[in-house]
Amino acid sequence: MTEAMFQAMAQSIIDGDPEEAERLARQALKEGINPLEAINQGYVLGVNHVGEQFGCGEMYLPDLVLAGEAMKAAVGILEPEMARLGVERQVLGTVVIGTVEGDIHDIGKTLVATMLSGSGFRVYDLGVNVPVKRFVEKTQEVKANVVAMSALLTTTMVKQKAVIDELQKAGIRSQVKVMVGGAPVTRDWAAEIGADGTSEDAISAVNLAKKLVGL
Ligand code: B1M
Repeated sequence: MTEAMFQAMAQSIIDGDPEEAERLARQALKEGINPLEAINQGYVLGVNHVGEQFGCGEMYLPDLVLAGEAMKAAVGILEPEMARLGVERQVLGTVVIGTVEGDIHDIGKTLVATMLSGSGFRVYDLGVNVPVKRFVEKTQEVKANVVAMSALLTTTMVKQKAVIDELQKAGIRSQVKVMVGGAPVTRDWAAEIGADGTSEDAISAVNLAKKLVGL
């Protein structure tokens, strides 16, 4: 019975169906299923499947966007209950993420944030058009391990470097890892501005973040 529920949870992510994902999360709580198990043995399998299919060209961007929304819907129901029950999810690290100043593209950034959160990172999403100093202040406030910056415009990519420079000025550059991403961002750009890494999509962003925190 529980196995069938886990399968249905994974399927709701593959189908990109937030209503179904949320309904199953509520049903799981009603039936006393551990919320952590629901995430790890149900929904995460769906997200992994979508990531793999996306990687080999069998699923497309809209599938990824919908999978992210469905995952967010399920985690939104389960996380408060986990906190209430005192179920501690292993926190892999703390990430401060945002789209850089001057840039309001948020779909990819939000996908990355959702996937990081669903994978066990504590994520502080600063939103879009985030001023350079705001990244630094939040990093200091929450003692983040990773600063993650998204930029979709060639004109705003330079702000990724500005944030790295500001982290340096604040004397905390050596204490945090910096990852950058977004359509125009390349490995060469990441190396040029002194970031610790870049990734092409939300799934590989999770792998990169894990690597950066030493997992
Ligand atoms: Co804009 N836009 N847009 N736009 N827009 C682009 C980026 C553009 C390439 C379109 C084009 O001309 N072909 C172009 C940029 C050209 C350039 O600089 N080289 C462009 C332009 C010019 C503009 C405006 C200037 C247009 C105008 O007003 N004249 C304007 C700028 C506004 C601003 O930001 N100041 C603008 C506005 C908009 C909308 C508001 C209409 C809308 C955004 C809506 C929203 O985000 N809520 C929009 C859209 C939708 C796009 C396109 C079509 C799609 C972007 C998107 O959401 N992709 C885009 C063309 C394109 O990219 N094909 C385009 C889906 C998303 C899932 O992918 O964001 O790449 P992406 O994220 C991926 C990866 O990049 C990676 O993982 C994600 C998931 O796989 N990733 C990371 C992203 N961040 C990461 C961070 C990481 C790691 C991985 O670590 C930190």
